[in-house]
Amino acid sequence: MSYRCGTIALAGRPNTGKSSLLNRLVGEKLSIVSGRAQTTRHLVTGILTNADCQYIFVDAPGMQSRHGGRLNRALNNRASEAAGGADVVGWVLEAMRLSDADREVLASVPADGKIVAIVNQIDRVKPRHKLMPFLERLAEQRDFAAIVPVSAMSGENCEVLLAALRDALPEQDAIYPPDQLTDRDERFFAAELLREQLFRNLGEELPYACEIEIASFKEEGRLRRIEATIWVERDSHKPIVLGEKGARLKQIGTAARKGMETMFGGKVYLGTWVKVKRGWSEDERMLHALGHK
Ligand SMILES: Nc1nc2c(ncn2[C@@H]2O[C@H](COP(=O)(O)OP(=O)(O)OP(=O)(O)O)[C@@H](O)[C@H]2O)c(=O)[nH]1
Ligand SMILES: [Mg+2]
Repeated sequence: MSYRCGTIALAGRPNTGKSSLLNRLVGEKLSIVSGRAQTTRHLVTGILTNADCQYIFVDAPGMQSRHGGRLNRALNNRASEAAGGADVVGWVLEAMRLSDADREVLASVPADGKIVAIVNQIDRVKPRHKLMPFLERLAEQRDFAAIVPVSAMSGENCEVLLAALRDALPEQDAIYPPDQLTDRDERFFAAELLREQLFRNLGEELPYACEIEIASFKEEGRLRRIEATIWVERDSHKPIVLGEKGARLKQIGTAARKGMETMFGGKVYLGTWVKVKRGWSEDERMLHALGHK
């Protein structure tokens, strides 16, 4: 059997489970997950190397048209770029839900692109046979390479998905060494793991007004010493992130540090500072510095 290898962009509206799916397929937690829309802001590559195929998954931000700011435009552009440059697009949907937002994402994929429709969250469909008419309705939307129902949460049917994706990938040798999991470095993941905790611990719109900058990252023997700045939009955001006597920030920092220690396999010292930069999400220079341009 000939070897296959290629990139698969996971595209979909926010919150369908793209990042959860990437983590499940690669078998490592690389991409951050939360119950909120637009958790993912950066392209995250996750590589799975099997005996007959190397899958290069690219997790992209969920495409949305609800907010029109600069940051959001940057996120949408990033998602479209990922889809445009991939060998296959995995269009990720939530089972039993096909909304205008889902259709818009599909419409943004070029007509000649190969698409696999990935129907996620089937663990929530009861009884299971309810899925059939939904899958039939999907089949009318495009000429898909395959339509595969899965659950990123339970892992159900993910083997079938991998087989379908392999069929859609080009025949070629592996691009990355077999033990490489991602193209991102520890500094990137440190920022992401801290941002994940902001999404999980702060209410309402506040996580969207936050961004992380790793001010310094040093390895001292087996210890990683990391200093992170949490940029917020307004003065009034600062006490909310800090909480009473700094309790909330402490909780956020501790959870993030534990995530880093698991991922990096060693002790981490994490220092966090909250700083105000009015309008960072509209500021070109700041967006550039934070990796959004
Ligand atoms: N029940 C169930 N929940 C899931 C499944 N996959 C993801 N979720 C949940 O759906 C929510 C969103 O998951 P994410 O993986 O962050 O979704 P996303 O598509 O990457 O979202 P954005 O990055 O915001 O576009 C989280 O609360 C997940 O735990 C699944 O298969 N079943
Ligand atoms: Mg995501």
